[in-house]
Amino acid sequence: MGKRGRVGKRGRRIFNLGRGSVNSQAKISHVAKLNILRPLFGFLFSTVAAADPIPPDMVLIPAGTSVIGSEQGMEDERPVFQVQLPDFLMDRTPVTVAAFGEFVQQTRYVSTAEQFGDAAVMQFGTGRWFLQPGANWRYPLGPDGDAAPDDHPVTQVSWDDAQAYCSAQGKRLPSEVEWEFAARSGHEGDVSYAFGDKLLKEGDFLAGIRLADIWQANTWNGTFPIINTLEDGFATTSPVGYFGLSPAGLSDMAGNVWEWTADWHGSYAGRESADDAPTTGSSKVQRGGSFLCEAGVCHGYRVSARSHSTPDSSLMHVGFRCARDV
Ligand SMILES: [Ca+2]
Repeated sequence: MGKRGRVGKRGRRIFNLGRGSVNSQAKISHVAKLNILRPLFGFLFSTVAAADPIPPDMVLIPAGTSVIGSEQGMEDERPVFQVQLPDFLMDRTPVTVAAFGEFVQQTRYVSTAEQFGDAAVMQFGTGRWFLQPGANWRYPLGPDGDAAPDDHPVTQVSWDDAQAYCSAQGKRLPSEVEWEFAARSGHEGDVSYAFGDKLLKEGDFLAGIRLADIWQANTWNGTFPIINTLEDGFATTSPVGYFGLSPAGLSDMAGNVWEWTADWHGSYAGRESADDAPTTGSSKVQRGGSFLCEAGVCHGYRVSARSHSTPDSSLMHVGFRCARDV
Protein backbone atom coordinates (compact mmCIF):
# COMPACT_ATOMS: atom_id res chain seq x y z
CA MET A 1 0.00 0.00 0.00
CA GLY A 2 2.78 2.39 -0.90
CA LYS A 3 2.56 5.75 -2.52
CA ARG A 4 0.19 5.79 -5.45
CA GLY A 5 0.39 7.90 -8.54
CA ARG A 6 -1.51 11.15 -8.65
CA VAL A 7 -5.17 10.50 -9.13
CA GLY A 8 -6.14 12.03 -12.43
CA LYS A 9 -5.22 15.50 -13.54
CA ARG A 10 -5.62 18.34 -11.16
CA GLY A 11 -8.24 19.94 -13.38
CA ARG A 12 -10.42 16.88 -12.94
CA ARG A 13 -10.70 17.32 -9.21
CA ILE A 14 -14.19 18.64 -9.27
CA PHE A 15 -15.48 19.19 -5.79
CA ASN A 16 -19.14 18.61 -5.67
CA LEU A 17 -19.48 20.02 -2.24
CA GLY A 18 -23.11 19.05 -2.01
CA ARG A 19 -25.51 20.51 0.45
CA GLY A 20 -23.05 20.19 3.28
CA SER A 21 -20.89 22.86 1.84
CA VAL A 22 -22.66 24.86 -0.81
CA ASN A 23 -24.86 25.47 1.87
CA SER A 24 -21.72 25.91 2.48
CA GLN A 25 -21.12 23.57 0.39
CA ALA A 26 -25.22 -3.16 21.67
CA LYS A 27 -24.09 -4.89 21.85
CA ILE A 28 -20.99 -4.98 24.06
CA SER A 29 -18.63 -7.72 23.02
CA HIS A 30 -18.73 -10.68 25.30
CA VAL A 31 -15.09 -11.46 24.72
CA ALA A 32 -13.97 -9.80 27.98
CA LYS A 33 -16.52 -11.74 30.00
CA LEU A 34 -15.67 -14.96 28.24
CA ASN A 35 -11.99 -14.48 28.98
CA ILE A 36 -12.86 -14.59 32.67
CA LEU A 37 -14.78 -17.81 32.14
CA ARG A 38 -12.14 -19.45 30.00
CA PRO A 39 -10.46 -21.47 32.80
CA LEU A 40 -13.83 -22.70 33.99
CA PHE A 41 -15.21 -23.98 30.75
CA GLY A 42 -12.13 -25.04 28.85
CA PHE A 43 -13.06 -26.67 25.58
CA LEU A 44 -16.65 -25.46 25.72
CA PHE A 45 -15.44 -21.87 25.85
CA SER A 46 -13.60 -22.10 22.54
CA THR A 47 -16.85 -23.08 20.88
CA VAL A 48 -18.73 -20.16 22.44
CA ALA A 49 -16.03 -17.60 21.67
CA ALA A 50 -15.91 -18.62 18.02
CA ALA A 51 -19.61 -17.87 17.78
CA ASP A 52 -19.20 -14.25 18.92
CA PRO A 53 -18.14 -12.16 15.95
CA ILE A 54 -18.68 -8.68 17.38
CA PRO A 55 -15.51 -6.72 18.13
CA PRO A 56 -15.82 -4.06 20.84
CA ASP A 57 -15.49 -1.15 18.43
CA MET A 58 -18.45 -2.33 16.34
CA VAL A 59 -22.20 -2.65 16.80
CA LEU A 60 -24.48 -5.36 15.45
CA ILE A 61 -27.22 -3.83 13.33
CA PRO A 62 -30.01 -6.43 13.39
CA ALA A 63 -31.59 -7.61 10.16
CA GLY A 64 -34.92 -6.11 9.15
CA THR A 65 -36.74 -3.84 6.76
CA SER A 66 -36.64 -0.05 6.61
CA VAL A 67 -37.69 2.84 4.44
CA ILE A 68 -34.87 4.78 2.79
CA GLY A 69 -35.34 8.45 1.93
CA SER A 70 -37.92 11.01 2.90
CA GLU A 71 -40.86 12.44 0.99
CA GLN A 72 -40.35 15.65 3.00
CA GLY A 73 -36.64 15.76 2.21
CA MET A 74 -34.61 17.25 -0.62
CA GLU A 75 -35.20 16.15 -4.20
CA ASP A 76 -32.56 13.41 -4.15
CA GLU A 77 -34.15 11.85 -1.04
CA ARG A 78 -37.25 10.98 -3.08
CA PRO A 79 -39.01 8.74 -3.90
CA VAL A 80 -38.87 6.72 -0.72
CA PHE A 81 -38.22 3.00 -1.16
CA GLN A 82 -38.01 0.01 1.15
CA VAL A 83 -35.08 -2.31 1.76
CA GLN A 84 -34.52 -5.58 3.55
CA LEU A 85 -31.07 -6.18 5.02
CA PRO A 86 -29.39 -9.04 6.88
CA ASP A 87 -27.41 -8.56 10.11
CA PHE A 88 -24.28 -6.47 9.64
CA LEU A 89 -21.72 -4.66 11.77
CA MET A 90 -21.00 -0.92 11.87
CA ASP A 91 -18.19 0.93 13.63
CA ARG A 92 -19.51 2.61 16.77
CA THR A 93 -17.85 5.90 15.83
CA PRO A 94 -16.23 7.54 12.85
CA VAL A 95 -12.59 6.54 12.36
CA THR A 96 -10.42 8.74 14.58
CA VAL A 97 -7.28 10.65 13.75
CA ALA A 98 -5.35 8.29 16.07
CA ALA A 99 -6.67 5.17 14.32
CA PHE A 100 -5.90 6.55 10.87
CA GLY A 101 -2.44 7.57 12.10
CA GLU A 102 -1.79 4.03 13.27
CA PHE A 103 -2.84 2.73 9.86
CA VAL A 104 -0.46 5.17 8.16
CA GLN A 105 2.37 4.17 10.46
CA GLN A 106 1.83 0.47 9.81
CA THR A 107 1.37 0.69 6.05
CA ARG A 108 3.21 3.89 5.08
CA TYR A 109 0.04 4.88 3.28
CA VAL A 110 0.12 8.28 1.59
CA SER A 111 -3.28 9.94 1.45
CA THR A 112 -4.72 11.55 -1.67
CA ALA A 113 -4.40 15.04 -0.17
CA GLU A 114 -0.73 14.40 0.62
CA GLN A 115 -0.17 13.28 -2.96
CA PHE A 116 -1.83 16.40 -4.37
CA GLY A 117 -0.30 18.68 -1.76
CA ASP A 118 -3.57 20.35 -0.89
CA ALA A 119 -7.13 19.76 0.26
CA ALA A 120 -10.45 21.60 0.40
CA VAL A 121 -11.01 24.11 3.18
CA MET A 122 -13.94 26.45 3.70
CA GLN A 123 -13.35 30.04 4.68
CA PHE A 124 -15.47 30.88 7.68
CA GLY A 125 -17.50 34.03 7.17
CA THR A 126 -17.72 33.81 3.39
CA GLY A 127 -18.48 30.11 2.86
CA ARG A 128 -15.93 30.12 0.03
CA TRP A 129 -14.14 26.84 -0.63
CA PHE A 130 -10.55 26.70 -1.82
CA LEU A 131 -7.69 24.22 -2.11
CA GLN A 132 -5.43 24.90 0.86
CA PRO A 133 -1.78 23.97 0.22
CA GLY A 134 -0.48 21.61 2.89
CA ALA A 135 -3.90 20.70 4.28
CA ASN A 136 -4.21 16.98 5.02
CA TRP A 137 -5.47 14.59 7.69
CA ARG A 138 -2.82 15.75 10.13
CA TYR A 139 -3.50 19.47 9.61
CA PRO A 140 -7.05 19.73 8.20
CA LEU A 141 -7.00 23.52 7.86
CA GLY A 142 -3.44 23.67 6.56
CA PRO A 143 0.02 23.86 8.13
CA ASP A 144 -0.80 27.11 9.96
CA GLY A 145 -3.87 25.56 11.59
CA ASP A 146 -4.07 23.29 14.61
CA ALA A 147 -3.07 19.63 14.37
CA ALA A 148 -6.09 17.32 14.27
CA PRO A 149 -6.76 15.99 17.80
CA ASP A 150 -6.32 12.23 18.20
CA ASP A 151 -9.87 11.58 19.42
CA HIS A 152 -11.61 13.56 16.67
CA PRO A 153 -12.83 11.99 13.42
CA VAL A 154 -10.18 11.97 10.75
CA THR A 155 -10.96 14.42 7.91
CA GLN A 156 -9.28 15.46 4.68
CA VAL A 157 -9.46 11.83 3.61
CA SER A 158 -10.66 10.92 0.13
CA TRP A 159 -13.03 8.06 -0.66
CA ASP A 160 -9.98 6.16 -1.87
CA ASP A 161 -8.27 6.72 1.49
CA ALA A 162 -11.39 5.56 3.35
CA GLN A 163 -11.63 2.46 1.20
CA ALA A 164 -7.95 1.63 1.78
CA TYR A 165 -8.29 2.05 5.55
CA CYS A 166 -11.38 -0.14 5.88
CA SER A 167 -9.87 -2.80 3.65
CA ALA A 168 -6.73 -2.93 5.80
CA GLN A 169 -8.92 -3.58 8.86
CA GLY A 170 -10.72 -6.46 7.14
CA LYS A 171 -13.77 -4.23 6.84
CA ARG A 172 -15.43 -2.22 4.09
CA LEU A 173 -17.31 1.05 3.68
CA PRO A 174 -21.03 0.74 4.42
CA SER A 175 -23.36 0.99 1.47
CA GLU A 176 -25.51 4.10 1.45
CA VAL A 177 -28.55 2.02 2.31
CA GLU A 178 -26.72 0.32 5.19
CA TRP A 179 -25.74 3.71 6.57
CA GLU A 180 -29.34 4.99 6.67
CA PHE A 181 -30.65 1.63 7.87
CA ALA A 182 -28.16 1.78 10.77
CA ALA A 183 -29.10 5.39 11.58
CA ARG A 184 -32.77 4.38 11.78
CA SER A 185 -32.03 1.16 13.72
CA GLY A 186 -33.71 0.96 17.12
CA HIS A 187 -36.39 3.53 16.33
CA GLU A 188 -40.08 2.77 16.02
CA GLY A 189 -41.36 4.29 12.78
CA ASP A 190 -39.87 7.37 11.15
CA VAL A 191 -37.29 9.50 12.94
CA SER A 192 -35.56 12.77 12.14
CA TYR A 193 -32.09 12.11 13.51
CA ALA A 194 -30.19 8.97 14.52
CA PHE A 195 -30.49 9.96 18.20
CA GLY A 196 -34.19 10.90 18.03
CA ASP A 197 -36.41 13.74 16.91
CA LYS A 198 -35.12 16.59 19.06
CA LEU A 199 -31.86 18.34 18.35
CA LEU A 200 -31.92 19.86 21.83
CA LYS A 201 -32.32 17.72 24.91
CA GLU A 202 -33.91 19.50 27.86
CA GLY A 203 -31.45 20.19 30.65
CA ASP A 204 -31.74 18.44 34.00
CA PHE A 205 -32.88 20.21 37.15
CA LEU A 206 -30.27 21.13 39.75
CA ALA A 207 -31.43 22.59 43.07
CA GLY A 208 -34.77 23.44 41.48
CA ILE A 209 -33.22 25.25 38.51
CA ARG A 210 -33.34 23.75 35.06
CA LEU A 211 -29.93 23.67 33.43
CA ALA A 212 -29.36 24.75 29.83
CA ASP A 213 -30.60 22.54 27.02
CA ILE A 214 -28.04 20.11 25.67
CA TRP A 215 -27.15 19.90 22.00
CA GLN A 216 -27.31 16.36 20.61
CA ALA A 217 -25.12 17.01 17.58
CA ASN A 218 -22.19 19.13 16.45
CA THR A 219 -23.67 21.33 13.73
CA TRP A 220 -23.56 25.01 12.73
CA ASN A 221 -25.26 27.24 15.28
CA GLY A 222 -26.35 30.64 13.97
CA THR A 223 -26.49 31.99 10.45
CA PHE A 224 -24.37 30.10 7.96
CA PRO A 225 -21.71 31.05 6.90
CA ILE A 226 -21.47 34.38 8.67
CA ILE A 227 -22.12 33.72 12.32
CA ASN A 228 -21.45 30.55 14.28
CA THR A 229 -22.53 31.08 17.88
CA LEU A 230 -20.80 27.83 18.89
CA GLU A 231 -23.62 26.92 21.27
CA ASP A 232 -22.71 23.26 20.85
CA GLY A 233 -19.13 24.10 21.83
CA PHE A 234 -17.33 23.28 18.59
CA ALA A 235 -16.36 25.32 15.52
CA THR A 236 -15.02 22.33 13.62
CA THR A 237 -14.83 18.64 14.63
CA SER A 238 -15.65 17.29 18.09
CA PRO A 239 -14.37 14.16 19.90
CA VAL A 240 -16.08 11.00 18.64
CA GLY A 241 -18.77 9.80 21.03
CA TYR A 242 -19.27 13.26 22.53
CA PHE A 243 -22.72 13.76 20.99
CA GLY A 244 -26.02 11.89 20.77
CA LEU A 245 -25.85 8.12 20.94
CA SER A 246 -28.39 6.30 18.78
CA PRO A 247 -30.52 3.46 20.24
CA ALA A 248 -28.40 1.03 18.23
CA GLY A 249 -25.28 2.27 20.06
CA LEU A 250 -23.78 4.42 17.29
CA SER A 251 -22.43 7.92 17.89
CA ASP A 252 -21.88 10.83 15.52
CA MET A 253 -24.43 9.61 12.97
CA ALA A 254 -25.69 13.22 12.91
CA GLY A 255 -23.32 16.16 12.58
CA ASN A 256 -19.57 16.33 13.28
CA VAL A 257 -18.45 15.03 9.85
CA TRP A 258 -20.11 13.71 6.71
CA GLU A 259 -19.18 10.07 6.21
CA TRP A 260 -18.21 8.43 2.94
CA THR A 261 -20.29 5.45 1.84
CA ALA A 262 -19.44 2.81 -0.75
CA ASP A 263 -22.01 3.94 -3.31
CA TRP A 264 -22.15 6.23 -6.32
CA HIS A 265 -24.62 9.06 -6.01
CA GLY A 266 -27.75 8.76 -8.13
CA SER A 267 -31.49 9.24 -8.19
CA TYR A 268 -33.74 7.03 -6.11
CA ALA A 269 -36.14 6.74 -9.06
CA GLY A 270 -36.68 3.06 -9.84
CA ARG A 271 -34.93 1.85 -6.68
CA GLU A 272 -36.66 -1.23 -5.28
CA SER A 273 -34.12 -2.92 -3.03
CA ALA A 274 -30.76 -2.67 -1.31
CA ASP A 275 -29.07 -4.28 -4.30
CA ASP A 276 -29.84 -1.80 -7.07
CA ALA A 277 -27.57 1.13 -6.24
CA PRO A 278 -25.97 2.81 -9.29
CA THR A 279 -23.03 0.84 -10.67
CA THR A 280 -21.32 3.90 -12.13
CA GLY A 281 -21.20 7.58 -11.39
CA SER A 282 -18.97 10.57 -10.86
CA SER A 283 -19.30 11.12 -7.15
CA LYS A 284 -19.64 9.01 -4.01
CA VAL A 285 -22.36 9.50 -1.43
CA GLN A 286 -21.66 10.96 1.98
CA ARG A 287 -24.09 10.73 4.89
CA GLY A 288 -24.68 12.28 8.30
CA GLY A 289 -24.07 16.01 7.92
CA SER A 290 -21.29 17.98 9.54
CA PHE A 291 -20.26 20.86 11.76
CA LEU A 292 -20.95 23.10 8.77
CA CYS A 293 -24.63 22.16 8.48
CA GLU A 294 -27.20 24.68 9.61
CA ALA A 295 -30.79 23.49 9.88
CA GLY A 296 -32.16 26.36 7.78
CA VAL A 297 -29.70 25.78 4.95
CA CYS A 298 -28.80 22.12 4.48
CA HIS A 299 -30.06 20.23 7.53
CA GLY A 300 -27.72 17.47 6.36
CA TYR A 301 -27.68 15.64 9.67
CA ARG A 302 -31.14 14.14 9.14
CA VAL A 303 -31.12 10.35 8.71
CA SER A 304 -32.13 10.59 5.04
CA ALA A 305 -29.98 13.55 3.93
CA ARG A 306 -27.37 12.96 1.22
CA SER A 307 -24.28 14.72 -0.05
CA HIS A 308 -21.62 13.62 -2.52
CA SER A 309 -18.16 14.37 -3.88
CA THR A 310 -15.73 12.89 -6.39
CA PRO A 311 -13.77 9.95 -4.91
CA ASP A 312 -10.48 11.87 -4.89
CA SER A 313 -11.91 14.84 -2.96
CA SER A 314 -10.46 15.52 0.48
CA LEU A 315 -12.56 17.91 2.55
CA MET A 316 -12.29 19.42 6.01
CA HIS A 317 -15.77 18.23 7.01
CA VAL A 318 -15.79 14.67 5.61
CA GLY A 319 -14.61 11.48 7.33
CA PHE A 320 -15.90 7.91 7.40
CA ARG A 321 -16.60 4.77 9.40
CA CYS A 322 -16.35 1.14 8.34
CA ALA A 323 -18.80 -1.76 8.24
CA ARG A 324 -18.47 -5.53 8.00
CA ASP A 325 -20.58 -8.57 7.23
CA VAL A 326 -21.42 -10.72 10.24
CA1 LIG B 1 -20.62 23.19 16.07
